[in-house]
Amino acid sequence: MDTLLERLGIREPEQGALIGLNRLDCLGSVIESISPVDGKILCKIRQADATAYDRVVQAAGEAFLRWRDVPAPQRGELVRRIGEAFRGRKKELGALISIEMGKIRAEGEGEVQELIDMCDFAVGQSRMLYGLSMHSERPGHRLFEQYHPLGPVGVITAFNFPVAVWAWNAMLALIAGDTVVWKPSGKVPLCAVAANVLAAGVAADCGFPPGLLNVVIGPGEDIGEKLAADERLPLISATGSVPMGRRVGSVVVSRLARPLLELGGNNGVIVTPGADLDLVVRAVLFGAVGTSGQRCTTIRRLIVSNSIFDVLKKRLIAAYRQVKIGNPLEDGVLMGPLIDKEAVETMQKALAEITKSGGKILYGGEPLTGGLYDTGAYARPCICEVQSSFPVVKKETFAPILYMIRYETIEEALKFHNDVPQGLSSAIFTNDLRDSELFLSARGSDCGIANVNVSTSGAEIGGAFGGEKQTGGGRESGSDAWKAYMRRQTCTVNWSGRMDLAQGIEFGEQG
Ligand code: UN1
Repeated sequence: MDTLLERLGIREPEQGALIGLNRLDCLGSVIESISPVDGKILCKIRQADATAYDRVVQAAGEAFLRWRDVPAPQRGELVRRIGEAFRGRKKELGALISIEMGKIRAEGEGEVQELIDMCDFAVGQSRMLYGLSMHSERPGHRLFEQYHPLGPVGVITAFNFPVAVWAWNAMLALIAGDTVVWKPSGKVPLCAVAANVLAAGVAADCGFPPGLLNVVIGPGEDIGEKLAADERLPLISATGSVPMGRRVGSVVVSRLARPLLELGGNNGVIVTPGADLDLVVRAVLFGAVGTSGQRCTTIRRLIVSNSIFDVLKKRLIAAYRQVKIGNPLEDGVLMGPLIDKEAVETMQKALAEITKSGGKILYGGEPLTGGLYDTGAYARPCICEVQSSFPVVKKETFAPILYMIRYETIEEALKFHNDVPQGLSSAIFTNDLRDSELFLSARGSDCGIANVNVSTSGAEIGGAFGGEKQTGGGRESGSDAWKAYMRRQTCTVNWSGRMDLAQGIEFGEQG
């Protein structure tokens, strides 16, 4: 284990402030990175204090002044090399993600693949930072828009995707000409240090300034607040809970900077009478049990036609019984621990609320004990039958609880589906063209992501990722998400030799 940390460039104790590869000696309080797998302390981290924080943002600002002058395709070339470096470390970094966060090996490596895919995407995008050109209403005028680098950007990420969400932001920021100040979750600091050290190492080898990629580790109430309020950071991208996003968003908006928020989901899947239940069972297993129910895209609500409810219920319970829970690094294990004991306690509170409201626990839910399980972070995934109206169903409980809800008509299913405050991901399982088109229509799903016969989780990076309502409205990763990291400039060039005014206004005499 220690050799894995060493190979990934982790030092003991680790520092909570990095300018590229360079550690600053921090004076903040010490936290421990604890593996949820077996409760072992992996490493101590001295968190960033105010001075260290300040030096990091200062360095990011100075590096920006050089980085913005590097042509975008050359910036892309650095990102290409960063992607190559991660390709070479996929297994090791994937293992660290499993050990520090608890997701199974296939998902840990899958997350590194998501990071690599993001690098590849950003490389291509670096040659496609297109602005439009328009036809001017005035003779001899050229009207067009262009995109310029924005500045150093703050990136706040959650524990559940310790490196991929950083990559969504950081790789686009880099090709856009921005530098990055990354505040990872204090629950997975080692993944952040390892990823930053690897990427910043490539930047250093290419002769770029260390302040391109930076890390600050510290509590949200301190470092998160500082980032949100920092006038030097024109964009703050934040992934995490709705209360966190509300706080960060309001502080960022109050200084009229840009928030990019990707907050909670409460993702629903409608299953219609003719759906292929083999597909449904496989999708639900991955979508609701995968990552121990701790993706923002996790399937939380299964809205099922009454006509097939009992059949699907039986099949799901049978499938859940097969789920091997244990050490996420072992072959055959499908579910590791939750992030910590507190997460299991939160799950138990939600289950108590469900039964109090009159819901039924159909399978699982109990905390596990004995051996590895004694960390308190393991629980059996749970299936419940509930009413869509229960208050607990409107909340995102970050745990493997699947709510099954019955519906009679597709209109009722859609009503249930949209009747939650969050709006991230959604899906319908159907073989009925009309139901599928209705789901994708303006009257259908109100989420940022809407799928047909595909789980709500496990999105590819090529599309824009994000959601509506309390999910915060931000879009990250693919499509045109890069635009958030650049400033758009509309330009008019007059080569006519005359001073014509727009809207045909006459103002004084034309010379
Ligand atoms: C998250 O949980 O914050 O679509 C991100 C997915 C992953 C990303 C999830 N590609 O499930």
